[in-house]
Amino acid sequence: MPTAAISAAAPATVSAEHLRGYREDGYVVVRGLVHPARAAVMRDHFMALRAQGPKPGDMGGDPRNAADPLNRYPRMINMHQWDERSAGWAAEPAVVSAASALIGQRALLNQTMLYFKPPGARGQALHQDQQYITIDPLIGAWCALDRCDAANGRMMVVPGSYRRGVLPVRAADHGQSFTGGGAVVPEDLRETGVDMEPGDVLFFAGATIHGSYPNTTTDRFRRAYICHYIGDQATTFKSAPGTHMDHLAP
Ligand SMILES: O=C(O)CCC(=O)C(=O)O
Repeated sequence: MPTAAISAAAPATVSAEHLRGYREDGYVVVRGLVHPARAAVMRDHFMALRAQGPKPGDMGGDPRNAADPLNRYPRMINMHQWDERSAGWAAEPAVVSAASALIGQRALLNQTMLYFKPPGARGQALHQDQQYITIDPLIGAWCALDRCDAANGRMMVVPGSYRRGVLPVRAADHGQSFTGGGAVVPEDLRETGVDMEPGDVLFFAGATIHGSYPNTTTDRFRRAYICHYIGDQATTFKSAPGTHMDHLAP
């Protein structure tokens, strides 16, 4: 059963308090790690890319529902493979060094994603990234490009869930989630919302349960630039039956 490796050493971009929080809860927010002006540049850049039309790997719209806001604003993935600025931001020293310190290994980029989450968009059911990516250690670095709160579908996390290993998957409610699967959340654990400002970065372990609810506002996006990193000594693992999203019935 994989568990995230967590370092005890304190580097420049994360404090001993951040390390303690990550070790305890499996997630931590580093406030202002990316300058808010940079976050605004990133937001405008990705809006311009989105306006260019479809990109490889776009995901999230519902072709049967013309009113689905994600038809116009699907999630982008692996932009670093075709967009130089995305690649540069994924290599941002402050973020990479924080990720490295938190996992206790040199962080190597695994994937990039951009969630636009426009007004009225569905969220993503609570899940563990290791229910998709069977590599350990794995860490998400979720950089807010807008103010995120309960109304526009901030990130939700389940403190301590990473200690339970990779959990069983279940079908998700498609009315609430643009993805089809979620994690079975242990009954004794509770989810909590994370309010963030542009430039704040939420780091979470590969087995930390996280996700988000719909954006219920009529006028506020909730955009985020997300990098997933693996350790330079990471290993792949075989999912136990029923714990990978591919194990769900189609
Ligand atoms: O932004 C969200 O709502 C979900 C993001 C997520 O699941 C992830 O970054 O792994």
